[in-house]
Amino acid sequence: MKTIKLNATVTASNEKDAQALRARMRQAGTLLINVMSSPGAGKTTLLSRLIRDLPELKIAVMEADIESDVDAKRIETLGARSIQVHTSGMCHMDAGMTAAAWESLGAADADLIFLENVGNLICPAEYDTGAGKSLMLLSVPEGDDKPLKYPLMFRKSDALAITKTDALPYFNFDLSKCRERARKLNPEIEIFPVSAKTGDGMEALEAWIRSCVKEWKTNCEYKENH
Ligand SMILES: Nc1nc2c(ncn2[C@@H]2O[C@H](COP(=O)(O)OP(=O)(O)OP(=O)(O)O)[C@@H](O)[C@H]2O)c(=O)[nH]1
Ligand SMILES: [Mg+2]
Repeated sequence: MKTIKLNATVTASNEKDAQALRARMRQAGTLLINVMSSPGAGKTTLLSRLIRDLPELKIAVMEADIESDVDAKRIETLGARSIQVHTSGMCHMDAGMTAAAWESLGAADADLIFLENVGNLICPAEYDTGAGKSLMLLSVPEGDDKPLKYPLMFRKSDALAITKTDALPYFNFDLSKCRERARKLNPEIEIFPVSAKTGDGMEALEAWIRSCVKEWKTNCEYKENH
C-alpha cells in the first residue's frame, strides 16, 4: 500500500479538471464514487462491508486524510487495492489531487473506486473531484437536523446513507424528519438507512451501487461504439 502527499492543484479551473477526469474514467469504465461525511460517521466501516458484499466488482479505495494511514491499512486487510493520500492540511480533495491519486493507485482495471474524502460536511461539498457519483453519510448519533445546518452537502450528493441505524433506539433521531429535510433540499437524492454493523439495509444500497456501475459502463461502451 502506497502513501502519497498531495498539495492543492493550482489550475485555472477545478471544474474543467473535474470534467476531464470524469471523461477519462468513463473511457476506462471505472466509476468513482466520492464518499463524504463528518469524521467518524462510519465511512471506512461501510466501505469495508461493501468490499466484502460486492465480490463480483473489482473495487479499489483512495483514502484521503490530513494524517495517518490507518484507514488505507484497514482496507488493505480485505484484499482491495488502496492508496493513502495525505492532503497537506487541506480539508478536501480537488480534481487535480484526485487525478494524481488515481494514477498512483494503479487500478486501471477497477470497476469501482471509492474516494473516502476528508471527514467534514463543508469543504468536500464545495469541490468537484471528478467523481461520477457522490455518496454522503449521516450517522444517527449526529442528529436529524444536519440537513438544516449543512445544506450544500445534501444538495450535491446523489445518495445519502443514514448510518449506524442499530443505534436508533438510543438517540432521538427521527428518520422520516431527516428524509423530509434532505428531500426538500434535493428531491432526487436516494436515501438508504443502513447499519454496517448488523447489515441492516445494506442490500438496497448495494443494488444502487451495482446499477450505477452498470450504467457507467453501458454509457462508456455506447461512447466507444459511436
Ligand atoms: N454502532 C455502530 N457503529 C458503527 C457503525 N459503523 C461504524 N461504526 C463505528 O463508528 C466509529 C467510526 O467508524 P469509521 O468507519 O472509522 O468512521 P469514518 O467515517 O471512516 O471515520 P474517519 O475516517 O475518521 O472520518 C467506529 O468506532 C466504528 O466501529 C455501525 O453501523 N454501527
Ligand atoms: Mg475513515
